[in-house]
Amino acid sequence: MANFETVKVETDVLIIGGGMSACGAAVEAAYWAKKNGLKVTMIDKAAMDRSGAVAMGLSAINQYVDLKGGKNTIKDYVDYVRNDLMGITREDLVANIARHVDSTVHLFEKWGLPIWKDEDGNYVHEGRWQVMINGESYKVIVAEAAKNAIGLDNIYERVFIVEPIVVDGRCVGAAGFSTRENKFYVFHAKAVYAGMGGAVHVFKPRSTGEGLGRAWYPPWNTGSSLYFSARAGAEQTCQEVRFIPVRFKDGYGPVGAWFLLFKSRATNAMGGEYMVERRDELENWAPYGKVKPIPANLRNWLGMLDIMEGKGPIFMRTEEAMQKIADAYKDDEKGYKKKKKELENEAWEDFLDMTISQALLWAASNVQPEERSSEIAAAEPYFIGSHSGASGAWVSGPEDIQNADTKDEYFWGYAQMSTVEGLFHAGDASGASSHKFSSGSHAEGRIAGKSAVKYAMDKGDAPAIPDALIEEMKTALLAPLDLFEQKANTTSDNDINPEYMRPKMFMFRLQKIMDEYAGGVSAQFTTNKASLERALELLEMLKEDSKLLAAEDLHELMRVWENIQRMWQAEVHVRTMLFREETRWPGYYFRADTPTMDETNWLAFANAKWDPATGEWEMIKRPVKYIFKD
Ligand code: SFD
Ligand code: AMP
Repeated sequence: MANFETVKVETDVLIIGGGMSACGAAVEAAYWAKKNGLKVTMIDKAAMDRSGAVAMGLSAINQYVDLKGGKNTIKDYVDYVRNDLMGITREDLVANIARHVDSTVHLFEKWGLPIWKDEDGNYVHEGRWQVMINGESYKVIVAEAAKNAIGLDNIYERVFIVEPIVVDGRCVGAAGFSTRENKFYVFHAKAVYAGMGGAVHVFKPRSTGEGLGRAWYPPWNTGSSLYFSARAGAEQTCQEVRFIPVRFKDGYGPVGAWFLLFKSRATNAMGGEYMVERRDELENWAPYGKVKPIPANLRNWLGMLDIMEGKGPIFMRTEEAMQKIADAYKDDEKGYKKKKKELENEAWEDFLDMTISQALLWAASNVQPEERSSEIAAAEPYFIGSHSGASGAWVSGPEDIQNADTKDEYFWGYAQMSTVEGLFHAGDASGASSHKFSSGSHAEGRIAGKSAVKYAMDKGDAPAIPDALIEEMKTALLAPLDLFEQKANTTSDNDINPEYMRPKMFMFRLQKIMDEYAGGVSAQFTTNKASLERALELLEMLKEDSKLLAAEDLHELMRVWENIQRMWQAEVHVRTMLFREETRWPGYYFRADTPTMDETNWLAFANAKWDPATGEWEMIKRPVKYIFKD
């Protein structure tokens, strides 16, 4: 540790993360900061051009409301999100994003993102809210705009942030380390934005052994947002609302384009269509079972029922869907051939734009989508507040969207500020505002960036960070390196040593606990009170043992902290599932001891708050109050 330099960086607005929401925050904060002579600084654990969930690119922009087009209103979008989340949503947050998201999409296009157009020059829609893009370079384009806005000198790439710094109840910075050089970093700021994505590999993945690491959600988002926010003392919400996407099996290719654009069916081993055969089951989840589109978790649930009855595998009927579209051109031989070629291109491009490995898997296993169907399956659970899950921090909404009923509950001074002064979140890091996706996350980041600048202007200088605190954090963050240095080479194999544990083994232990007791794939996404309590007990022991985590080098030091963050994500998830005594999202998790939905007692937010002073979690029930609902 002696050879670790401490680098202190002074700034006004600190943006942590370099993903979609952080890039939005950077663009907007830079604009307002320039006007007011403030400095904006940005940190990413990776290289912004290819960091976060959009690293590989995307094939669609999933939130475009098209308010100017006049077909949709803000209320329409809020209705869609509320229904999809079975009634549990912060309408103020969703509406705020919905009213700004179109301008974000137009900015993307201005910056060079190719959006598909029809003959009349209109965007080609995948579904009502989704537009198709040639998105292989999506992230590069969005990152470039953020870089241009704040300047390369103000960007720290390959710096991994771990701890929040809170002084006198205000978040005034962050601590972390370089993943390439022996440097410990302390950032000091007037306002802090933290958007480090969601979390994956908290649960045992379906891909193990030679496929380990392959997941739908990007492996480099490890719960840093939750850890940072919770450790600052910020209240969390919807941490039980994990997301389980149905994906093309093993390659995790997206299904949206197949269901919406190609209008494909999914059928089981017997040829039955669970969305048709199991329609009656939706009655049990009314009123949400009756809305259109059917909520994502209920679509999952119907398929899961087939699997539990031994009717799997489930197949996406690609060959049938492509043939059906081509059939419309049957009378014109040339047109028919052209259409077939076009459809093949689109099918492959959908994967090549965002999940290249699925295209490789197709190629490797001789799949031609126009000839044979492909297996789809429910993936392991992820934490992604920006998609169809909802986990994240409890943040203030905007003032002007509140009604008399919601104002005191959902607004506390600065849009997107957490319950900790000076700490802002958006994207996967903010909760109860699902279906923002890439575009909405960027838009929400812009809202947060502007708000953080306002906070910095209003509050002025942040209290200083005591030197003793800096030393304490440095010692704690680098301790795994010291442990390895002291204890390695005392056994014949450095992986096996009773004095320490390597992060990979620690991760396996965490994943096994979550898989078996907290409703992972092996437990068919089912859990109950006794299982959750057992999970907590085992997590407590894991936490004790986390002090024995050792790191051989900087890369492994990052792995140590990533897994500690995952462990925190796991704990808050288990606690919140335990707190909510009902089953509301059966296709995400099913509590077998409380198997039905309880609208009387649980049409409410399940929130959780960790107290930095006592180290205890407090569970809080907060009311769901609507603004737009009829
Ligand atoms: O089809 C640290 N998403 C999709 N959105 C769309 O609009 N269209 C799609 O086609 C999408 N598809 C999709 C999507 C997500 C994924 C995983 C797949 C496919 C496979 C959703 C969006 O991608 C998502 O909503 C946004 O990216 C969320 O933005 P944000 O900012 O919350 O997260 P991020 O972009 O992953 O960025 C996180 C950043 O944090 C950094 N980071 N930095 C410093 N210190 C640490 N400790 C850090 N930990 C993380 C990361 O490097 C990154 O820069 S489809 O399937 O729906
Ligand atoms: P996905 O590829 O599953 O991430 O989906 C992309 C977009 O399409 C998201 O906005 C989903 O909510 C939506 N979507 C996917 N499948 C369906 C479906 N069967 N019905 C309605 N919307 C869907």
